[in-house]
Formats: sequence, C-alpha cells, structure tokens
Amino acid sequence: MKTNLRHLFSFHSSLFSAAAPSAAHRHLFSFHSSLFSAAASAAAHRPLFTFLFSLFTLAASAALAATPLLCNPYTFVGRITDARAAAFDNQRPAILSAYSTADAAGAPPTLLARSTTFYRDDTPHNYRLTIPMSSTPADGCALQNDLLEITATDDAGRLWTGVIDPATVGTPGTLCEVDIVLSEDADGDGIDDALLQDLINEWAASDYYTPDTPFDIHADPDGDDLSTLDEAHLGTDPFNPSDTLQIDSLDLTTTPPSLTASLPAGHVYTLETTPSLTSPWTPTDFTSTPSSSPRRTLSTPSTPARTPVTLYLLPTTNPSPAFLRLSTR
Ligand SMILES: [Ca+2]
Ligand SMILES: [Ca+2]
Repeated sequence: MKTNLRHLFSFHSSLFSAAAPSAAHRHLFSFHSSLFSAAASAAAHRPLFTFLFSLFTLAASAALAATPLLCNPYTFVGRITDARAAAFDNQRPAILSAYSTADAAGAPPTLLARSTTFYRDDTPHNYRLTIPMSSTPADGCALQNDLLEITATDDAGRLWTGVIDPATVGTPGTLCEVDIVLSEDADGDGIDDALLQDLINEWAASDYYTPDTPFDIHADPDGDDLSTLDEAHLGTDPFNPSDTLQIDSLDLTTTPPSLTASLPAGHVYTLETTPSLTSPWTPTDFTSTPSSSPRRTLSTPSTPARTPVTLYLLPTTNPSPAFLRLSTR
C-alpha cells in the first residue's frame, strides 16, 4: 500500500515578524498574521529572523524566590531552521546568544546566555536557551520585562539579530517555545529571497518549465500533492514526482501493525489518523519498536538525507478502516 502524504505546517502559533529596526543592528518584533513573513526593513539587505511562537506554558510560574536578587530564569526552547526549514543540529551547528539590550546611557549589550543547537531523537526541539534573571540589576542577569537581543550565527558564519520582548512570551520560570527561522525577505512577500530565486532557476531548467506560465511557488508542477514551497521546506525535489514524502508500506500482519517510510532529514514528524477523509486528522502515539514506550513525535537528523524508519501503531490507532498519514512542520 502506498499512501501519499502531505507536508503540513503545524505551527500552532502566532507570529512575530521583524519591524523596521530602530538601530542598524537591531530588529524589533511585533505580532503578524501570517507565517514566514518579515516586514521590509530600512536595512533590507540585512538578514532578519522571524520568531514563530507556538507555545505553551509547562507549569505555572513559581512565585519569585524569597531572595531579593535571583529569580526564575527565562527558558526558551524550540526549533531553529533555515529558509528551507532544514533544522540546525550538532552536525550543522548554529549558535544562539542572548544579550541584554544597551541601556539609555549607551552601555553595550552584555552576554546573558549562549547555546548551540543539538540533535535529540526524543524531543522536537533543537535548542534550549536559559537566561538568568534577577529582580534588581546584576551583571549577567536580565530583569523581568527587559528587551532581550537574540543573535544566531549559522553554519555559514552569518550573524542574524533580533530583539524579543520577554513580556510577551510568558513570565520567568515558565518554558516558552520559540521557533526561529533564519530567513531574508527584503521584498516582504513572505518567501526567503534566495530560496525563491533558487526555485525559479530550478523550475526554468526542469521539464515543467512553460514560458507562458508565470512561476507559482504554491503550485505542484510534478503532481506529487506537495507544493513547490512545501517541497523546498521538506527538502524534496519540487520537479521530481518520485521524490516526495510517503508511507512506503503498511503491514497489518505484524503485531502491532507497522509502517515503513524514508523520512527527509531535519524535520519533526507526527503520525496522524482519521476514521474518514471527511473527518479531522488527529495526532496519535506510536512506538519505534514493538515494545518501546509510546511517543508522539519523531525527529530526523540533518544527515543522512533520508532516514528509514519503521513505526508501530498502538491498538487505538488501528481502527479498520482508518487512514494514516505522516505530517511534519
Ligand atoms: Ca510537488
Ligand atoms: Ca517532488
């Protein structure tokens, strides 16, 4: 059985996009209504990065500590990816740093925390950044409601800078998930400029080029049910129908039933099911071996390009007939 699968973006989020910077090295963030959109800035040639906030609070904020100085930290976790949605990891590291912003007296920003990306198969996050907090000014600590400057250095050595307002992402002691996309979008169309040009060039050289039809990044010229933009984010060839995301086999004779797939690198996958194609798809748990603990997500590293997997269904995911699909963000 071969089932086509869609590449889904599952940001349960509101979006922060870059607004015109107040200083050449700084970008302020504000809410925006669509994904992958960064407003044009006065320094349009500079890299921007977009914080995609999905998150949730894992625990109620503990009261500020009795001590008048140290407080619960700000802790950010999430995914940092490039414009093609390829995640950075310990094979392709990015470095995240948090700084206090310069004060009114012009003191330079000071480093508060630094973290490198990592690969973990048991979590959809590829970075964790814990920022010390204090209730009064202290070296190396942020104050609550400070603006924090976050920088990212990617594997090409490029520096990306953004400013995040902690007051909008929870209180100290809570865990905030912030997905970061390193994307340069000078014309503000929501698509990374270099990625768009690359795709136009690939399309022009492909069998699907038609001189009378303008390029449409949301179209599916190779007919594999994935748009060109989705394929760019997934890492598959938008102009090759056999290079796509699919379940390769589904075996109902094993106990429990199992499926196999070869998953593109650098993504977090979930398994979804629905009793009918007119009903909503819902994520479901699965296991990596017949007897391992149930899990909800599966992450693939940045290398190799494809990771072959066998996933075992839980009894509750095996109503018959039912439909299964893998999704990723
Ligand atoms: Ca396609
Ligand atoms: Ca394809």
